[in-house]
Amino acid sequence: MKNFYQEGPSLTNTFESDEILKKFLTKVLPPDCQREALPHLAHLGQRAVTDMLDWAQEAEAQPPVHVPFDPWGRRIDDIKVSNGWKQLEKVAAEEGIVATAYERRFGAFSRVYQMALLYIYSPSSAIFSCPLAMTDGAARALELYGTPELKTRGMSHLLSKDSTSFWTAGQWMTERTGGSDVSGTSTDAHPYQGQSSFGATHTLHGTKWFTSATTSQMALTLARPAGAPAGSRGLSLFYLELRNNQGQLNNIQIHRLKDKLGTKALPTAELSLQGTPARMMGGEGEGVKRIASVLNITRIYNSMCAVGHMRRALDLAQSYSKKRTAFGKLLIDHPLHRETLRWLEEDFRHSFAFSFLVAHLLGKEEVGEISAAERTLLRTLTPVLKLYTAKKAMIVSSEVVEIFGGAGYVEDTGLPRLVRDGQVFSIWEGTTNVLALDMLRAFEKEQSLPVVMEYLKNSPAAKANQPKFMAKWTVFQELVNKLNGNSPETWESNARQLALSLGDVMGEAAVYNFEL
Ligand code: MFK
Ligand code: FAD
Repeated sequence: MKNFYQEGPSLTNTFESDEILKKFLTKVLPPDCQREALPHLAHLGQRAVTDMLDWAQEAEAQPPVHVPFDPWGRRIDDIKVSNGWKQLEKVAAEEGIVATAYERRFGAFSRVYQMALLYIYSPSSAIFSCPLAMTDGAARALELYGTPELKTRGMSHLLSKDSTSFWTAGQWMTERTGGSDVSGTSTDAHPYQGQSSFGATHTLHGTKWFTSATTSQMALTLARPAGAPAGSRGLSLFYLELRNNQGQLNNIQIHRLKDKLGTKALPTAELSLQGTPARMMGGEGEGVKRIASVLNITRIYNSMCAVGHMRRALDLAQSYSKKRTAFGKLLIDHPLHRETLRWLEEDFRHSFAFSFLVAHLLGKEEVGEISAAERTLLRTLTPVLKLYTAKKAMIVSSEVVEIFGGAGYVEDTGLPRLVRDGQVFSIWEGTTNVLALDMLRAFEKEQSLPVVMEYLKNSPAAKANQPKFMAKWTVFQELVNKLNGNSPETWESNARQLALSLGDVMGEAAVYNFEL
């Protein structure tokens, strides 16, 4: 075997090869939506393994570069991105990866259709899905809280399918004092006297410690108006545009780009606002509450992208298992290897079904077709979904890298990126602990635990006494019973275990619901 060379894994149209996605969509989408969505997804699935994949590789190989000064010493703070990154932005606009959700031609199913597009787009996007998440979140916040002029101005760009007028949005919350706890935010806002094209009301002054997609045209951020109280209740939400009509930054200085473990193609900067014009959105002091509508969208994006990430990892693993021989037979022919793949596929399937269940609830809310109980479920399950899928993505990424043996650890196979990028899902948009506490916040504020229990009790899986569901539901019920009557501190210290257990039950219930 002197001349042996291993064949690497290969991918084919990621829609056509995805039996679970096809089965789900043909079961759930109404016929008119299927007629449009299925060919569109097949087209995107082909791009995901051809032009998009090439651009994603280019974007990863040529990470963004910060150019602070022009050749003559003027401060410019340019961020140079690769052609690949620009092309992936163009694909996003033209394929309507965000816009499809807001067209609402298929009612609540528009969101399901759009999330399916995102799921196919994301794993070949070099994480361009991150700017898209924030773009979608900003569009929703504008829709809910923007003045009519701001809504028209912002949404016309954020939802454009013309790449020359398409904008992405940033979401600048994290400061050096904290990302989970934003109460220490020191960016302050002072009344603005000048004229601005978007009706600025304030100027902002302060430092933002993590700002992803810093090449975006607009951002939503938190700041404390002069005289407002300390803590998070003193924060307001602001809309700003990064550049003026001449293309210069609006009193924003970029300090540097972060040198990150993964998400290498995504520019993430530290920057300061030095009198940046901004417009308050929502009422004064309502900043955290208002930005929560962005967070709840980006958290569902995070979940869908984590699921897409798992699917890609598993597609590569499945392909390799049919090409690599060990101990005289292909990996796929070894019972223990097949079993390893089977349980990873289970993790994927639970995450997939749970994500689309929540996406459908989001769609219902957006078109005003949601019941009170479903709204409570959406609020409570969103953080659970995000933390659950993020953890599953890390397990699947790590196991898939191991499935490739040593090759999985070698950079030019592209496989280590699965682990590096897989790790981010649990950190940004709320860490596991913070989201588990958000679930408790929803339990308390919305009195949602009984609603969740009722939903599970009446779920088709419970009615059918489905053994896997019943086993997981029993674990969850036992945990709740153990905690009932205990102090808030005991609930808090068990929140993570409780949330992961609820994720397990929801995954099982959703798989059964959709017959996946
Ligand atoms: C690949 C795809 C996707 C990913 C794209 C990612 C790009 C990366 C971007 C980022 O990472 S952006 C930064 C993300 N940052 C976070 O996720 C912050 C994490 N921290 C939290 O979520 C904290 O829980 C929070 C900052 C919200 C805590 O703030 P507070 O002020 O201590 O909370 P408080 O006082 O409990 O809540 C204030 C109000 O907001 C309350 O309403 P009321 O005023 O009516 O009482 C809460 O009920 C409400 N609220 C909080 N979280 C909510 C919410 N409402 C709805 N949904 C929520 N999730
Ligand atoms: P901390 O809040 O200090 O958390 C540290 C640890 O403490 C975590 O494990 C956390 O779970 C735990 N913890 C905190 N509070 C509690 C509690 N009450 N109980 C139990 N445990 C707790 N932010 C933006 O605003 N905009 C961006 O565009 C952006 N882009 C990012 C891009 C990348 C690649 C990364 C990695 C981060 C980005 N962030 C962004 C920042 C991100 O949102 C924060 O890093 C994250 O919210 C955590 O905040 P922190 O880093 O301050 O950690």
